Amino acid sequence: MTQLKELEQAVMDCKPDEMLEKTKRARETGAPVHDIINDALVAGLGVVGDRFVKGIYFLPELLVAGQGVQAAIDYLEPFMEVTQENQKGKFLMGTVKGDVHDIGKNIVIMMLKCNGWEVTDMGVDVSPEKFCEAIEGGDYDIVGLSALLTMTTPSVTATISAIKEAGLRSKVKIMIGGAVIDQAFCDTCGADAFGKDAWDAVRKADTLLAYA
Ligand code: B12
Repeated sequence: MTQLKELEQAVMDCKPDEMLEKTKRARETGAPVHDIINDALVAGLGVVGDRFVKGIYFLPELLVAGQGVQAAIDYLEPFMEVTQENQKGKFLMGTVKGDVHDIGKNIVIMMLKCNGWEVTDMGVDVSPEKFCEAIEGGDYDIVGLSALLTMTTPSVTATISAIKEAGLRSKVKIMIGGAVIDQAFCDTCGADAFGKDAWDAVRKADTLLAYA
């Protein structure tokens, strides 16, 4: 089995110590950080999610797998290639109200920072009011909303509505993403762009800034 397959297997088996050890070994032997994240860590989490749906895994397994992957990503962060030192713009990011998933959001933040964005992370379960307060008090170019649950997509719409009602919509561009978000939802909820993964998020953020 290749190193990345072994790492994916450790995620699938929910073994956090092995995840970190195999992540370190993969990096030390030259695997690109992008491949370690996408082809092993994120791929493994997908399988954990499928096993959860099938009733093979339960919440504790999701939790252990999530914590293990986050620890591996924290280890990888200093090794991400910084391609752009200059500050392109300011990005405000948070997971919407009712949702505590943050691994994907954290990967997006890491990629944005490596590509010259200054990012403020509001964390998880962020209410529309908190987003509005932060937008009002800051000079952000883009606001990013992350949602992983079908039941929290209405929070995305509610946050965008609150931003409009507070008279702040023209101040910022809005990007959305997360496993349950797609372009069709983006087209109807009033956001400016949808990012399917962290790399797409950087591309779209750069484009939004260029046309701001
Ligand atoms: C780990 C995990 C958890 C962990 C989260 C730990 C953490 N710190 O995040 C814990 C155990 C807490 C958890 C809890 C729950 N979970 Co959960 N969880 C997962 C799991 C296995 C992985 C999620 C993940 O991190 N994926 C990897 C990341 C990298 O992917 P991503 O988030 O999609 O992010 C990428 C893109 O979407 C994009 N992106 C993400 N955010 C943003 C934002 C912007 C602005 C942009 C541009 C792009 C972008 O870029 C990212 C990087 O490439 C998924 C399964 C899956 N296949 O996703 C289920 C899953 C999301 N969970 C699910 C469920 C049901 C739950 C619970 C309701 C379970 C329960 N019965 O309690 C709770 C809900 C808690 C809550 N209120 O939020 C379901 C959701 C189904 C649905 N459609 O609603 C899933 C899909 C599992 C499944 N297949 O059923 N979970």
